[in-house]
Amino acid sequence: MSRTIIISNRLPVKISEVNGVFELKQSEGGLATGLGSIYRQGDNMWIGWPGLEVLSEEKQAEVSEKLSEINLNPVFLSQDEINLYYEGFSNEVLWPVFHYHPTYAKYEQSYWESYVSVNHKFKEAVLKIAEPGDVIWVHDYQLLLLPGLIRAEQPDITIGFFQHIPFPSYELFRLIPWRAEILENMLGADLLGFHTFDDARHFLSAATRILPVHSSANVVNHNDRQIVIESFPMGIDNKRFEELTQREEVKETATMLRTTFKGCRLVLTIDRLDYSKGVLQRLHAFEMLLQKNPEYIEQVVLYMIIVPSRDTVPQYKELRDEIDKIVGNINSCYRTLKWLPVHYYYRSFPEDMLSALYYTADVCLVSPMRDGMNLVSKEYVASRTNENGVLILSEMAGAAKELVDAIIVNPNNIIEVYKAIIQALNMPAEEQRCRMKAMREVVSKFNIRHWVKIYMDRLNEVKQMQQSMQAKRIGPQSLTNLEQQYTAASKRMIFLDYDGTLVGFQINPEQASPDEELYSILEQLTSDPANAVVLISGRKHDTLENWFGHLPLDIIAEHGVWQKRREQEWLQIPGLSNYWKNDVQPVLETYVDRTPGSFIEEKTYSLAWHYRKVGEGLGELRANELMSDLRFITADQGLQILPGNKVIEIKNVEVNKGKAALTLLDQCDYDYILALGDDHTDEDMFKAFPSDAVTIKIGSHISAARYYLRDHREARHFLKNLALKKSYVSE
Ligand code: GDG
Repeated sequence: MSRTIIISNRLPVKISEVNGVFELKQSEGGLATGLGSIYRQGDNMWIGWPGLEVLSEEKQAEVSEKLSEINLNPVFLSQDEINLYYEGFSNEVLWPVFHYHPTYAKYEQSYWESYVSVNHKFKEAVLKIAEPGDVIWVHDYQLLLLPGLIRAEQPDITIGFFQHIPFPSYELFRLIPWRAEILENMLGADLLGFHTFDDARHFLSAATRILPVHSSANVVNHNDRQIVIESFPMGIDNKRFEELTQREEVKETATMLRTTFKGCRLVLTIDRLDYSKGVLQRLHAFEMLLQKNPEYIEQVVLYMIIVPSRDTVPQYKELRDEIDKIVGNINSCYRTLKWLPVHYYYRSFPEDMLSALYYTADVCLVSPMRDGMNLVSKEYVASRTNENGVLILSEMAGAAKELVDAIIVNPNNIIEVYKAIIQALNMPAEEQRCRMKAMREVVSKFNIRHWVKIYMDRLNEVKQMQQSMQAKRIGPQSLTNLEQQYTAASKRMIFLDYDGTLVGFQINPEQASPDEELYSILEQLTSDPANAVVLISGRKHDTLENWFGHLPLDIIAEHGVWQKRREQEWLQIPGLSNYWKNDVQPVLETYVDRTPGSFIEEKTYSLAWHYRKVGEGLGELRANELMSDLRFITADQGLQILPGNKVIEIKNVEVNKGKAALTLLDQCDYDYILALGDDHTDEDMFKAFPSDAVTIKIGSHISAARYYLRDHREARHFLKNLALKKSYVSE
């Protein structure tokens, strides 16, 4: 039985030592609840740091024993590791850069080294229990290297990764000195999940620009593995928040709050102390409200909870001092004998109090400068069982993508936030109900269990997709079968790609001309009357005419733009245009200017940028940049960008080897279809053919083809053998 192993920096448990005895209290946080159904089952496990500072070995054993009873498995950290890996690299490099505060980042080598070694420590803990068929789910930015480290030792294991904080744009991510190592290891996962599509998009752009990898839509091809990048907006346990509001203690606290703030509207904010939360800007907006609209004096209260966090780090301490100062200013300027404008608490509260606040507050103001998701906004919505109340939500929070019925604000625009508070305080009951109802539906449907389910289902699908994309190497047994099928057939069609399939890859495309051996193989194949041989290539038709015009072959050139049936004239697909070249050519030229060794090849209906002569690494980097630049131009012009072997080709979407090959197939009934090809463009052909066609990918086992061979030499050998079988057929 395969098992599921969850790994996060922190275990979902609070441990305290009371009179020398360790007491465990399981976390009720959303993630712990959602994953509870997984890690508590059978042999499944959750691995993480128990949150304790340094313990003696004896005490570690005691804690491990207790944790193992509830399927938790601890990784203990030393004080140095806590300082360098956790406070250091995680919170002073990754956190600020990923939250768009790059100036707060401290790129200390010692932080990085500790980050690497702690990720190794987690890997050891995983490998102690993980086996090849298991499913591993790694969580968050403290463990970005873990997927790659596990993959290196368990190549076939299933690994999911989910990042709870934003993934920044390439321009920010590239600032990190160890960016390539980070991405490389993240790509050890099979499925990379983020809260929003923008995060996923940023990851794809960073990965394809920094590493020599290609992506097609949201799939990255790396080391012969396909990795899917997708957004999975995390939900909450909405039922739990609804039920909390029905508890007696919560009802009593809510009544107490209403009595205390009688005649006042309550604006609630709840955050951890962090510069990404926009606390100062929010205070300024509230101050503006009191200053510009004095009619709200004694009418509205800002109830602000800040949960203490990292306040030994200078930036956090400064932020805390600044909050104290501004709150002090507002309160001293505007307070009256019976009213205090800002009720500020720098501590955390029990969940009953939190629930009562969510239930009572007329407005919940959530205005982070950047937030992966932000669960407070969803918890407020889930707690509004009366379907009233107004949510003001920053567009920079992941939640804004789902809670579109909130009043959405740019948290940097203080006037907009101030106006949003006025709008919220004056929103008619019917409008409140209408918006809240819609948001409650979203929060209810996309709850935490749904999130876990769709993530796990997708991870499973990705693994299956990877397996189905694994073409089989042709071994002695399959070779015999294929040859038998060949000899038994009486009407065969054989599609052969040229570069990379029949000839090796050459630095100069002109040098890859056919040699004697190849001519002899083609002559033998074509001399069998049962065979129709089609040369199908991206090359120009005049080149192919020069090389193969004298043979009894059909030729498809330029991926299908041109076709020539045996002993007939060349024909072009009708209705194609190439006006688009005026837009694309100048872009390619800038890349030729910037990339020594690269060149443009112009074909009738396509343009190709070749980088086979460009230094290793630079070519791939530029190719990725070029593809993202071209996306804007090609999207609305019906063009397709084809990354091939050291070439990026741009052509009309109607031009496609698969379509072109099918037009020939449709003209006759064949009982044996064989196709050999090596690159991306040949995949169209493999996919278009019936499932019993013998499709063979050259050079890679990741393909829609059924089989693969290592290189053009093996391909020639295979064809030579087939050609010999002809005498047997014709007899
Ligand atoms: C990361 C990402 C993403 C707050 N004050 C108290 C209290 N809380 C609870 C809330 C809520 C949680 O803390 C905070 O929610 P966040 O969404 O900010 O989550 P984090 O774990 O801090 O952050 C974030 C999240 O991961 C999930 O992927 O949304 O963007 O930064 O659940 O209720 N709980 C109690 N007392 C408090 O005073 N009991």
